[in-house]
Amino acid sequence: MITFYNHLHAQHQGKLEMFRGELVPCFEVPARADHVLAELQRRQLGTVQAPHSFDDAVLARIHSQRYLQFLQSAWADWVALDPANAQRDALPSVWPIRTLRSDIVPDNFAARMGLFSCDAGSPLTSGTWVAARMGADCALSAAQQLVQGARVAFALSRPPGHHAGADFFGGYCFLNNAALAAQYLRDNGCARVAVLDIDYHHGNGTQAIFYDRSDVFFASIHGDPRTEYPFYLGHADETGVGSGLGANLNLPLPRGTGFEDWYAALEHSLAGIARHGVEALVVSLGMDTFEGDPISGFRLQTADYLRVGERLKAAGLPTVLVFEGGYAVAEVGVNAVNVLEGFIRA
Ligand code: SP5
Ligand code: ZN
Repeated sequence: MITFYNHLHAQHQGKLEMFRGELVPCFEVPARADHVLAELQRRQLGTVQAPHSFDDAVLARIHSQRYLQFLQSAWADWVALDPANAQRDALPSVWPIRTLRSDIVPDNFAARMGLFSCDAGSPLTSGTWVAARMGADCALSAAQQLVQGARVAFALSRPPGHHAGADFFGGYCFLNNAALAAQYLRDNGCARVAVLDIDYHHGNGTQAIFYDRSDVFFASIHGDPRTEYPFYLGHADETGVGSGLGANLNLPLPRGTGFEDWYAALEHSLAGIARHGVEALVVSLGMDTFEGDPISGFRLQTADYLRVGERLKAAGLPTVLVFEGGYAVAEVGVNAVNVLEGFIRA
């Protein structure tokens, strides 16, 4: 198995995120990916490589041009407001909610931040663009490995991607790595692909990107959005629209769900994927389903992740695994690599 590792990930290093009226230290930290890399190397599971470089046009298959332009120059625009901004991250504070216009891109930077974001928990930092850009290259490189005949490849990157939409960031995500991988597979010979999202949080960005399409089946197992982030998407009645009707499957579960019930949902989503007749699978591999996760509510244990990997392998599909969330920093490496080991050894 090849792992494509984003060696620029630590360039994205947020300081503070908004939580209950306070700025608190970011949960999404560079050490997360460092732990996964260290554990991969400790167990000697395959090879670790730098990603190939893909053209910006490949990003534009998923993301809007005006969003990509915003993201690329956002840090320079932020520092241009005030040189002292170089020492602080940028967070949005105003949004074009219903009745306000989103069609005009404002000149004001704060207004642009709000236009292209969905929360105040995702600081934009000096290295956000280069880190996210190389993260996309990791996901695309993993998809390319499948096109070239590999059965499995792993994109080890941060920031994560599944909350990012075609034209917004949020939920610690800037470019939707899993969606880019799925689209790359579609553009390179796979007639139908599936994205299976097993991060604790619903993959609202990925769902929205493919909601009206039947060529990319989206299935997600996640904390019930009535109580869990991202709150405004991820309900069971969201089944797709237009030609995408029937190609979206949400399995929200209550806080406190343990492995047995979670695994039944995994079986259910893989059955839906099998019925759809796909040629490849992209897994949004969030490790925040772990019982020790500081911001999540499921109760999976370290050994359970071996079984997750085994079950994913049993789906019998060429598979791209994309690293997403998981904030129990000391355990995230062992847990993620357990999925990989379960997959490889099965
Ligand atoms: C990729 C991913 O997993 N994104 C998750 C984004 C969650 N953002 C909301 C976090 C709310 C933090 N709650 C802090 C609880 C402290 N006890
Ligand atoms: Zn998550």
